[in-house]
Amino acid sequence: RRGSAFPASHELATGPVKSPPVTVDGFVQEFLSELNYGQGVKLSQSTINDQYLALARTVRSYLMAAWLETGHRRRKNPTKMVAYLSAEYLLGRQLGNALLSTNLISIAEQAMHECGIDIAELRAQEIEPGLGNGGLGRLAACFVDSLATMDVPTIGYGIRYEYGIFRQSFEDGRQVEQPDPWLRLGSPWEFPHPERAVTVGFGGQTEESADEEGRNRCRWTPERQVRGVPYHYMVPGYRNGVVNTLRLWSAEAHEGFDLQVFNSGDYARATQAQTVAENISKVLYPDDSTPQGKELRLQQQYFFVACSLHDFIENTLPGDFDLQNLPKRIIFQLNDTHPVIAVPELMRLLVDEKGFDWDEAWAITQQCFAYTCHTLLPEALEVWPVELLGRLLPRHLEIIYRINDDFLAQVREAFPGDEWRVRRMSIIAEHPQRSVRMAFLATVAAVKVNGVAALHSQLLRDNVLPDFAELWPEKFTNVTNGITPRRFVRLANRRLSGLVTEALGTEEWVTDLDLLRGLEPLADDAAFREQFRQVKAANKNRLALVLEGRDGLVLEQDHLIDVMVKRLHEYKRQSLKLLHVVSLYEGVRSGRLPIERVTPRTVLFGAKAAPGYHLAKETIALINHVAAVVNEDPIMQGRLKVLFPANYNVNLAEKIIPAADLSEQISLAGKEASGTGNMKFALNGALTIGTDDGANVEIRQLVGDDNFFLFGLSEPEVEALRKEGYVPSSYYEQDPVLRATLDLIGSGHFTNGSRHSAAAVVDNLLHHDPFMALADFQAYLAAQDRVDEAYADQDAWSRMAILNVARCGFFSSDRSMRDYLDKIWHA
Ligand code: H2P
Repeated sequence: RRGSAFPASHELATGPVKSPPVTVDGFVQEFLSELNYGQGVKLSQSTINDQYLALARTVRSYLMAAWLETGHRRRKNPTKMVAYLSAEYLLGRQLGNALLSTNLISIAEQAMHECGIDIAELRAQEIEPGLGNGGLGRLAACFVDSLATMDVPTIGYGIRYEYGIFRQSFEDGRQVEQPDPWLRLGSPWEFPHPERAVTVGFGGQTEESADEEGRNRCRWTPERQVRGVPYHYMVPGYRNGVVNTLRLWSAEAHEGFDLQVFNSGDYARATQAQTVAENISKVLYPDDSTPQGKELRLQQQYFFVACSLHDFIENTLPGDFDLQNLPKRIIFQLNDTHPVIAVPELMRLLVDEKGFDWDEAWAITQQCFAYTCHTLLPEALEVWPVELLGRLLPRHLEIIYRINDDFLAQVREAFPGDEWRVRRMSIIAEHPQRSVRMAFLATVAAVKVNGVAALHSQLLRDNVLPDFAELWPEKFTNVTNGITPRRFVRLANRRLSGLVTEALGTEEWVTDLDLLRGLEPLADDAAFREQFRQVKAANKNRLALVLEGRDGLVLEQDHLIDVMVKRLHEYKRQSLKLLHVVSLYEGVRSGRLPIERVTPRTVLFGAKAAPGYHLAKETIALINHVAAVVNEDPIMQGRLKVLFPANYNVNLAEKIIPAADLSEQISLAGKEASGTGNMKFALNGALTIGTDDGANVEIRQLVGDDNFFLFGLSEPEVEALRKEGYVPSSYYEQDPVLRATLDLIGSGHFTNGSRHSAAAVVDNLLHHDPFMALADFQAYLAAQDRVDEAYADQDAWSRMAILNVARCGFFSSDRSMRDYLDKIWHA
């Protein structure tokens, strides 16, 4: 029963309203009540996990009224909503953010203290939901945070992977992957709704038959079905009484298990269907930059978008809704190509199930989607073999064919006689095997297509989708990425936040990041610079404690902290960073570089490599081997350290970024779509050494050339060099420093005398080097010399760092959301 059948007087519980302000005593009572009656333990018997769960539930209850209220308000006054469709959400820990958004941090701290509990220990108990690989998934998490803070009606849709991104450890320096059972101790942040499960079909056949009006209709009879159970997560806005919903789908067997077979003793066969179904949401694919071509991945994609579309149309819209008006009520934002199968799914729903004519349905569909591209690497653009797609989703393949036919007719009309163009633009590729180009399908269907930084959007138009940009120039737009200042400044860097608030006389900057501009004059204030340095020093100290406890690593707190944290990928060029490290070490060993000229520096790496990405894993091993030798060699007199804590994740990022002096953003120009780590570092007062790539370009424009260490080839130079014929070994031959550096690695010096162990990385650089690390080596070293010089003058350095903070307010994800709203969603 739903709706008005219940007495209005009993709509909400009376009694103390569950919203701050609340007293410490009140909070203690709530907490104890959760512990006693929720967990069923007394304080003295409780484990840390009991306490963590009770605290989480206590905080959560303060968000509940706002959640109910937000939902109620949205239903009463329906407007156009944003549905963010993303296969990944890299959320990070929830407790801290919930405390922040409810303004309960200090109350909770005092309350725990009164109970004799160290709240830090409880926070540490939380396992973060690592439901993403890197930037793409973290971006989705930042976006939903901003949308809640800006009170935009939003639903985030995704997959509740039972296992998130793998846990990384090192054995002999080599990456070992372990599953990530993040749900093992229970997740207090999720609300399962099995009663709202959705059925999703796979396989089977299609057939045509006439409907009552004699029109031909297609019927899809799937071969098997899976249940999608939604789990709801709160997405709290920052102290604004808004809580949006993130709805993640978990796959279950449609019909439990086969009792007859079970009773006959064949347990494996009895539960087979269940296993197959549950596998769909079992584990996140640990790579977002190379298409998997795996059937299970396509199943995941279809599973979550089919559940989401069904959920929106059948459960979120009112029962009598006229789907003709769908575009007035929803925009589905496609986060990369992973959810693009939603396009034919919506067509199927409208045509096959709701009885729309094809053209009507297509007119609706074309207004309901927008597509964000996150890459420039051609190999990362998803394609699905026709054979596979047709087997798994036969009806969808038919629909894609028809969309393509209509589209190509349009191309022929616009460019008569240009069959070569028609072939280039076809959604169906013929070589090397017949397959569906998901980025093309998305582009054809979308109202808008956007890249994620100015340069990326331009290259997307010019190089990746030029034919489409020519046909539909107005479809293409840019929205530069952003990051949430709540998590990545206010929460992660409490000290800097305090200083900024004190300096600006307001905390409004947390939701209006442009206010940071007000810090600019303080860059010239010696006392402020001193305070700024104290913040950095304290953050280094905190990081030292974390690394010591977590990894047994010692951080030299008086060093320049030089950080490169991101997924391990050739184009991001961790190997170039490694060459820099080895060049310093080799320089000192060979006498070329006097030790006193080496700025005391710790190079901190954090990176996971996709398990099947051989070269990336070899690079990790080599970094670890270099670290082991360099860190121990007395010749360096402790002036150069390389640290590589395993299992880099959101939580560690929150500790590392505020402690960094130097941010490494050194991808080959034209390869990194945007980067978002670059923004986090700049906003936490690190200076960037970087190429003219992705959002680095915009960071540099904003902070000014004097406050940014630019180096390397520009994108047009990269293209020119490639055309000319790039020969990496010529750099090796001409540059004695590069030669000595590569020779030292190649000699086996870092790998116990084994040349073989270093060969994969060295040979690749010398003979292939597709991302031109050798071409940029010299310029990179020169830029690092400029870094050393600048760092020697601490006052000047602090001035630059403060200006970075002051001028990077643009990179708030609130601004990104405003851009999406203005340029794309009009919600
Ligand atoms: C990707 C791009 C980044 C971009 C991010 C978000 C796929 O992230 O490569 O350049 O900033 O999406 O748009 P990542 O490499 O971190 O996995």
